[in-house]
Amino acid sequence: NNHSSFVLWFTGLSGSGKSTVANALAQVLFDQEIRNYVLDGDNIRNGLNRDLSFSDKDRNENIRRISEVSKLFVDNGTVVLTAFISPFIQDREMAKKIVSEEEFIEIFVSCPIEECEKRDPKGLYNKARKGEIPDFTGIDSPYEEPVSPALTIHTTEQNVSECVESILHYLKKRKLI
Ligand code: GGZ
Repeated sequence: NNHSSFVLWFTGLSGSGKSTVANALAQVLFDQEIRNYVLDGDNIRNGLNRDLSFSDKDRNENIRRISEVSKLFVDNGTVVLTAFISPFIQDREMAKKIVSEEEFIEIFVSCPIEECEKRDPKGLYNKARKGEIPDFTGIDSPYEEPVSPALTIHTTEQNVSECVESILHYLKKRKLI
């Protein structure tokens, strides 16, 4: 398979569907023998970044380290799918610079906060509303929507496979896969 690698940078609220869509897409890429790797809270915040909190400063450091790791994967020829809230425009700009502009593809996982709160798969919004989790994104910490993402997916209007299809369509159109 002859393709150059790149980073698919998913951004969106907790519960918007970033990891779900990223993992579903990863399976399709794998089936097409496109080497890839998903970075998300499970393998990063529990490991490399276990020392980081959710303060603005630590979120910045979280994104910086993830970007540096992503760059290493890209150097290795691996397509990277990152699934982090990455709520700040400035931090995503930093990520783009670290990875390199040409290899950075921002995907906005758009989902109204009301829907994320309704889904609340881990009960975190409920806890945040009760004041048990400070600085929770969308509650008492901001989420800055991307101004011009490469692609926006709407997880209330499209199911998981439709989201995957629209990303695949975009990548094919750009001749990235
Ligand atoms: C936001 C938090 C918080 C706070 C814990 N704010 O639904 P989840 O559980 O699995 O996704 C959220 C995850 C966010 O980590 P990220 O590394 O993606 O965030 S950032 O990019 O802003 O650094 C949520 C959980 O961690 N979580 N506390 N206060 N999400």
